[in-house]
Amino acid sequence: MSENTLRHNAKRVLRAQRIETPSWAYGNSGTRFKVFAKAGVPRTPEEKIDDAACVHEFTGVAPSLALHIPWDQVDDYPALARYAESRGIRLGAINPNVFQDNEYRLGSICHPDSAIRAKAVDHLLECVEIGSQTGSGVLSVWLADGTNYLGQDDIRARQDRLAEGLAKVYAAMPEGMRLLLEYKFFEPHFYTMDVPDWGTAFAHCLRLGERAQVLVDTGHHAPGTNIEFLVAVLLREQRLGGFHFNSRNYADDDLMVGAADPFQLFRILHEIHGAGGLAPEAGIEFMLDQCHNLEPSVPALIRSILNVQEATAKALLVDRDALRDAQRDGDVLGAHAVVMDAFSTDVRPLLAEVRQDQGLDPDPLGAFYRSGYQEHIEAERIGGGLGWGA
Ligand code: LRH
Ligand code: MN
Ligand code: MN
Repeated sequence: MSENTLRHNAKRVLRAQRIETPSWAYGNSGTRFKVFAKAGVPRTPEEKIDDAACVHEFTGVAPSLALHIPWDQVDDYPALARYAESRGIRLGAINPNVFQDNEYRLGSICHPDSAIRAKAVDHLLECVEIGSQTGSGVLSVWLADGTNYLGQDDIRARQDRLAEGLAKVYAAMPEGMRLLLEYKFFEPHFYTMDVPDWGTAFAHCLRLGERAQVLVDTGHHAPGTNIEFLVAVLLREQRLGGFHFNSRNYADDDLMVGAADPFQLFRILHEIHGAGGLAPEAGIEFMLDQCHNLEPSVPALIRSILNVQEATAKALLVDRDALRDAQRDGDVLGAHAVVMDAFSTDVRPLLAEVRQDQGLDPDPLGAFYRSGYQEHIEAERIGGGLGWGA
């Protein structure tokens, strides 16, 4: 394929790509040792929307904001959706929270006590309702359920409770809503997690139905896991619902996507592109799930989006005709070189062109710094709170 054709197609796909930012990334966050408060963080869901609108204004590809309930609880969700619309964005995935109440010490929908399970299911159903009111097509379910010790609970009984709880939620979802089931191999529990991996999530999604898909949080795997492989398998099964992008060096670090290992991000996007997953109609949700412990959130989220765009652009520049030929001919090194050539390309000029074509500043971070937005929120907002808190 000619370089011009590749570049032309890449630009078309990059113009259509959408990346969702998470409301909790805009607030303060930290570790269990210390939260260093930042200046200018949002005090309300509306101010998180303002920040997300700012990220969208400079990148042009981040027109939605994921909510976490009750961290973003309001009395009037349709009004919040209208507010988002007035700022040029919309409300995205609804993330229920069944991990912060005292009752959830032994789990939520897998809890041994049916009364606690019912409470957790009620909250999930409330989130389905919120999603209907906000026009969100995605319910992102992450369960902190698990056990710490051998014998603490029955693994299979917990799987049964999980299936039963999820089925109730799935049955309540309107036609246009999908349930994305997120997995995590450890934390907060250290012996078993009830949804520890993509295989368990996939098995539950298969039972639930077509609108249940797996959510891959890139920070939720054991070191050395080949994420692009499981992405490829889930894509093939049409059960890859989307991503929570972030970077990890050690555990669930929640650092900026593409910061620790841009090559891994490229490898993942190469598989997505190969399966046609970059087409908007494929419905793969590209969401960020990050915490900015040291750095200011708005420019960090802009940078994260640029990192996803750069990895995407490189994946789009892989000459797939040449790759297919080399693979067919058993040309191992040739095939590898085709992919590595794309990875080694500096795609920043291409992305600058894409932005200019859309009437955006070719340098979103520079434009953000020049805009004075950070100074404005630091002067205006006194007493902003935790991103991970109601
Ligand atoms: C869990 C998780 C999940 C939560 C978010 C705040 O570690 O990735 O997606 O909703 O963090
Ligand atoms: Mn996540
Ligand atoms: Mn996480």
